[in-house]
Amino acid sequence: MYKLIAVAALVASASWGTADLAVAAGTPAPAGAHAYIGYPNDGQVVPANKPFRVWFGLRYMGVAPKGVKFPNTGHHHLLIDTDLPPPDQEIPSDRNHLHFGAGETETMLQLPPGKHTLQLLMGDYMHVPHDPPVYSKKITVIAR
Ligand SMILES: [Cu+2]
Repeated sequence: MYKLIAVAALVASASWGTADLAVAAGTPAPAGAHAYIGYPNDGQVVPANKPFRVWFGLRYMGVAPKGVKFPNTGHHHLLIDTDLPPPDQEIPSDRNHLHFGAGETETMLQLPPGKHTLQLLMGDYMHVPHDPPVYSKKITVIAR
C-alpha cells in the first residue's frame, strides 16, 4: 500500500514538473541546499562502544518531520558504513540507514572498534532523496 501511494505521488509531482513521465522528478531541492556533519570531524577518533554525539548541519533548506509535505524541507538520514542509495527510491531503513523522521538535528551514535564512514542524506516527506539529492561529504571516524 505504501509503495502504491509513493508511485501515485511521483506521477502527480511529474505532472507539474517536466513533461517527460519516464523521468519522474522527485521533490525539488532548493538552490544551494547543502548538508554537512558538524561533528565529529573527518578523521576524528571517537570512543568505541560508547555513545558519542553526531550533529547534523543543513544550510538553505529546512527540517520537517516525515509525512509533512512542505516546500524546501526534508529530514535527515545518517548513512553508516555504506554508499549513497539510489536517488529515485525510498531510502532504506536499517542499521546502515538511520531515519530522523521526527526532525532531529543530532543523535547519539555507538560504533564498534574500527574505521567507519558517516554521511548525511536528506529525504523528503516520503523518505525519497530530493532532486538533486542533498547529501554531505562522507567522513571517516576511527572508533577506539
Ligand atoms: Cu526518512
